[in-house]
Amino acid sequence: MDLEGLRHRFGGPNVSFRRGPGELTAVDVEHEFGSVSVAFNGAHVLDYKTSRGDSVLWLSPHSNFVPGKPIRGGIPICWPWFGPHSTDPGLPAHGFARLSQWTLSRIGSPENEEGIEGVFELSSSDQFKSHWPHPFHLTYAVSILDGSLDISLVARNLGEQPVTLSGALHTYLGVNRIDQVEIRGLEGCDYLDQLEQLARKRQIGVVVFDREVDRIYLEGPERVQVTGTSAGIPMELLSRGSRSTVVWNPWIDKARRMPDFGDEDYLQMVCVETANAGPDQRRLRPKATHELGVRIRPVMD
Ligand code: TA6
Repeated sequence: MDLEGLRHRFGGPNVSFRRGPGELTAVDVEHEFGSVSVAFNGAHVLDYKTSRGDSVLWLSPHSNFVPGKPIRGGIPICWPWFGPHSTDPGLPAHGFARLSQWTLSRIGSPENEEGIEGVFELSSSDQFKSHWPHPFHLTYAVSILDGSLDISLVARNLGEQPVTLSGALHTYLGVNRIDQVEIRGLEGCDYLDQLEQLARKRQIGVVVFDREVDRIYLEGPERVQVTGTSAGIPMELLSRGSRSTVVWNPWIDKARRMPDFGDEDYLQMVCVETANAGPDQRRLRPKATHELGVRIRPVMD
């Protein structure tokens, strides 16, 4: 649907559509509870501001904004696999959901809470058959609620066979300085170190950063807290449908190797990802659904 069609169908005093950033179409939603921008490419949340106008997410100033290419920052949707494809290195890392053009199906009030939400959809089609021959339907709800952003990815298996999924809501949080950030709640959890061939280790104390960190925490809590955020207040992420949390900061050397990442940008971000990663894959029976969700909000207590 073109901009005119989108404006005609969904436009309103709090909802606007634009061509940009780059060649992408995006929707901006304003509400007393906050604001959010979502690109149709990947149903990619680009920006979320609290009701006070504090920006919560980090978006690379060097990102590609081209249909079919991943956006660096915000909240990429990793689906139907997390990381490299298990057998075919030629397939895109983190699956194809973040590379696909999603359809906006509604903007309105959430069912059970005050706020405003946009619902995006993606269905299996010939373009996916070559690397994912399983009929599926994805529904992605981005909700601005009182004091939080809620993200929900519901996958339905439309095929006759069970299917095994992995994935993540790959949230890039903005931080003031990564070497002053703490992630709390993962103390004592085992994790797989992606920098050491998935060696299994145990987290001692809060997670701090003085080097590249790329870890899949296992069986952690539903709630993790992050201090030192660019929002100026500690934030927490409450996960649903996930028993693994991925924590990543590329640090200096990897940042320099990434063209869509400034050399110093590692200082201003940390990824805390609500995931089905590592052993936390999900097997979906025919017609069954799985929800992977996260609620991002300032720490209240
Ligand atoms: O966040 C975990 C991770 O798998 C890291 O290994 C790093 O590759 C990151 O995702 C970003 O992946 P991308 O494909 O977006 O560059």
